[in-house]
Amino acid sequence: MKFIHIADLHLGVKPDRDKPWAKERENDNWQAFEDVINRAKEDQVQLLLIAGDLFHRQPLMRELKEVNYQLSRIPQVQVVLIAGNHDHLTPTSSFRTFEWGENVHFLREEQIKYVELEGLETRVYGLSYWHKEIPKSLYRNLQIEDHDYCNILLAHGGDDKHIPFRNSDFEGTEFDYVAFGHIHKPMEIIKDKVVMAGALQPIDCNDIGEHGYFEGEIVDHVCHVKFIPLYYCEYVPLSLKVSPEITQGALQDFVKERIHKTPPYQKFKITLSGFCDWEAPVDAERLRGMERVVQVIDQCRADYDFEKLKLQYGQQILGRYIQELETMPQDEVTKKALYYGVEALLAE
Ligand SMILES: [Mn+2]
Repeated sequence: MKFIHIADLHLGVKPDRDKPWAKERENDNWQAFEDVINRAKEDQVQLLLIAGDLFHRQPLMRELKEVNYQLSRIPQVQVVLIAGNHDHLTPTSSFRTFEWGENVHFLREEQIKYVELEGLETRVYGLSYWHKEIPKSLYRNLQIEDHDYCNILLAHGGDDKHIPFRNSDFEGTEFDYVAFGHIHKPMEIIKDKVVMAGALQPIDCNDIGEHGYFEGEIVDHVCHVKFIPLYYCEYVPLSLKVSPEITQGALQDFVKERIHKTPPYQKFKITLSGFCDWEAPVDAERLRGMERVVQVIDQCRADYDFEKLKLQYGQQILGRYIQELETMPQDEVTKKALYYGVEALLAE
């Protein structure tokens, strides 16, 4: 049986709101979802697993209808889904009562239940979030009813507030496959067996690296999966070490050139470190405004000229502070005290 496993689409999310490409980003997850549907059709997969947080918040009726429409394009594929913490089922949510197409199975109970998929000899176990948080380890020691079936667990969680688990909870698991969602980074927790799909596309710029989905096949209780990346957006960290000699223009040209060499779907998170000229520090704001720069974290330290400052501030507190520290043993502690003290006094 061939299957596709996706999670954390967060449909309805608006990433990079203050950036010129915000509108595009809003569409990325919908586009990626359509790609998955097309791929399911082309590869004739029999099962599509959606491991929670399909929506970023309570879905609107038109969003539910759109998803249902997309799923109706693959009537021969059985689809199983659960609600995660972001789209958890509230008493009034339309998600709870929505009527899905025939090929869609929603495990909407708060307790673990399974759905049996006709013609596939497969049972998919899972539960939906009814609350924003579930701090209990509900996936530990689950019992499988009938081992003759192909048994799959569809799950969502992995941090302290969202059904925590340890990797060891799944060592020797009787499930043929465990399809996880929630943590946005894709990873095989146990190779070919317990898999965190990761967000289909990054949700914000903290979701660095590749994103996509897992495609797999289970034959006689043995599973193999492979990761398929999708390239609508990828956030890439870029560390730059500056020195006092580098000018703003040179730095910007370097960044521009560097970004130019990369594929257009990549957006950059820049971290500045090193020492900059204290009289003309790096203008991080101007870097922030550059094309395809999503974030700039400025960790530059000012390269103070203490002799010059001492003369300039003579009898003022700053000048006296530097003189005072010069009389102390010149060890690391004094150096740090000098640096932080000057930084604080200059900021006043
Ligand atoms: Mn989640």
